[in-house]
This record gives sequence, C-alpha cells and structure tokens, in this order.
Amino acid sequence: MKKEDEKVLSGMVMEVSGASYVVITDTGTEYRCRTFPGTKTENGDTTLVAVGDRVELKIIETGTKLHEAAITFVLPRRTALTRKRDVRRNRSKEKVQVIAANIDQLVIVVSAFEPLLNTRLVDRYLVFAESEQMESVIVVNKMDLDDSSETRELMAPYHALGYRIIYTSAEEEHGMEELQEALAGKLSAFSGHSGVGKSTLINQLSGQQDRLRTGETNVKTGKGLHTTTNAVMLALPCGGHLIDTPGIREFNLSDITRDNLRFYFKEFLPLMQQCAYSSCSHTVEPDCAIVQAVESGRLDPDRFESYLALYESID
Ligand SMILES: Nc1nc2c(ncn2[C@@H]2O[C@H](COP(=O)(O)OP(=O)(O)OP(=O)(O)O)[C@@H](O)[C@H]2O)c(=O)[nH]1
Ligand SMILES: [Mg+2]
Ligand SMILES: [Zn+2]
Repeated sequence: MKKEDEKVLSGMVMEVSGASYVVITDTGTEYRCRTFPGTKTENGDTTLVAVGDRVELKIIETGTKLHEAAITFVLPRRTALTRKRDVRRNRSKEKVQVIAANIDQLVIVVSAFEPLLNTRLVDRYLVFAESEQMESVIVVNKMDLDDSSETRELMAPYHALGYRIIYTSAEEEHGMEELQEALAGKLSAFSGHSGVGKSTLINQLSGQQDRLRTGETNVKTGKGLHTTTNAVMLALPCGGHLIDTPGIREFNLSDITRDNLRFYFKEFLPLMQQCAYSSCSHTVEPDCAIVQAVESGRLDPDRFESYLALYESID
C-alpha cells in the first residue's frame, strides 16, 4: 500500500446494501466500503452504519474504477430516524434499528388528490417530528389535480402555526424552485403515504430521471403501489442531500406516550398552564383550557380531533 493511501479520510454514507456501504468523502470521491471487527462507533447498541452517518475510512485499494475502503469509525449521530421493532423479522442483533442518521429536516409529502390529502396523517408526522426535535416542511404535491381552493383551506391552520408549506406539481414542474431552496445545504428525509409522488419529486430534483422507481397509482384503490424499500441518499444539484424513507408506519414511535403527546401540539403549549389540573390530558378533565379554546374557536378543532385520535391510539 502506498503511503499517501494511509491517511484518514472522512465522509458520509450514501447507500447501504447488506454489509456493503457507499461512502462519499468530503473531497467527493466514492468508496465501496465494509466494516470490520475493529470498526469503532460512538452510537452504542444501534445499527452500526446507516445512511447519513459520518464515518472515517482507511483505504484498502485504489483501483482505477472502484475505490475500496474500510470504515474505521462511525461518528456520534446528531439525530436518528429509527425503525419500529419488528419482532417477527428481528434478524439483526442491535437494539435500535436506524433508517437514517443526521437528518436536518423531515419533509412530509402529501398530495392534493390520489391519494386525497389526509390531515390526520400530517398531524401524525408533525407530532413525530416535534418529538424528535426535527424541523419539518410540508409538501403538498399533485396541485395540478386541484381545481378548487379546498386544499389550501385545509392547510391554512398549518400555515397559521408557522409550518412551512410548499405546493408542488412534480408532473408539471411547479413549485420546484421553492422546494429546492428549502432543501439546499440540508440533509432532508422525504416521507409520506405511498403514491403521493415522493419518488417523482426526487427524480425531478436530482435532474436524473428514473433515478428512483416510481409506481403507477393502483386504479382500483386509488392508492399508489409501494415501490420504495431501501433508504438511499441523493446529492442534489442545489447542494442538499435527501433520503426517500418508508412511511410513518415503519417508524419507531415508541417515544410518544399519552403523557407527552400534548407537548407535541405546539399550539397547546401557551394555554396548558391554564388547565385546572397541571397534568391535564385535555380529554376528560373539568376546566380544561384546551377544550375551552377549541369551543371558543381559538384552537383549530381538526387539530384537536387529531390529538384525541392519537391519544386513543396510544396504549
Ligand atoms: N397528476 C400528478 N401525478 C403525479 C405527480 N407526482 C407524481 N405523480 C404520479 O403519482 C404516482 C405515484 O408517484 P410516486 O413518485 O411513485 O409516489 P411515491 O410517493 O414515491 O410512492 P411510494 O414509493 O409507493 O411511497 C405516479 O404514477 C406518478 O406519475 C403530480 O405532481 N401530479
Ligand atoms: Mg417512491
Ligand atoms: Zn387541559
């Protein structure tokens, strides 16, 4: 091995396939990598290497085409998007399975139609993002199918709460500049119901058509067929990176409890102290400031409905 090959390189994991990883170094070279028994990590008993991880490499071989390296060190993660534990399929040894690491923002993708905009799902995602202390952006795609003002009316409460909403049509290439601007310089995770157009948006953004497979919407159910399985990171021409993730059903939501759910509806926070009981769940207690605010129109009743539905769904 030549001497200059022995210096430590650092980079980011772009792709995971089995025990093989694609890492791009800070100077822009791609390496096909493996771990070895001496690979060190700062992340405890979790997935050793995930998409988005910052790693250090030792070069094994520098061929003309394929660069190969060993991952020597996995740096501490700022954030981790983790997978729900599947007891039936728990082949891996680690306690926590990481889908993606170091995400700056969760991009919640919904569509105006096919599938119809579902604000309950938006609320589930927002609660998740708040609980993980991740920034969130809401993308409403397929606006070319929207011939009324209904979609924007449905989104008005989110706008009022200060969430950033970007209206797009991947099909007609509308709103793409605004989306690019929101993604620039950040690591974003795209998530949303199957068929809303995540892969189509990502293909548009990457400038590489068909980089990700897109699915035809199922004619019978109106739902998209789920075509995205692996987390793969894309480098965007605008300088950001993004990851297409599985839907929220695959996420680990075990940190959200009946006790802490109320803290993830940010409009509740300024009113909560006025509830008669300091630990008020805003469900059955008397003199609840949240219920009163909903009744007097100060809080959005749909958001409160989402809160109640989520509260009920947690055991
Ligand atoms: N009319 C319209 N159709 C769109 C738009 N964006 C995507 N589609 C179509 O919607 C269908 C589903 O798109 P995908 O990009 O595969 O959806 P996805 O969110 O990646 O779906 P999963 O990978 O299953 O989660 C495809 O037939 C797309 O052509 C849009 O802006 N307008
Ligand atoms: Mg997809
Ligand atoms: Zn209350």
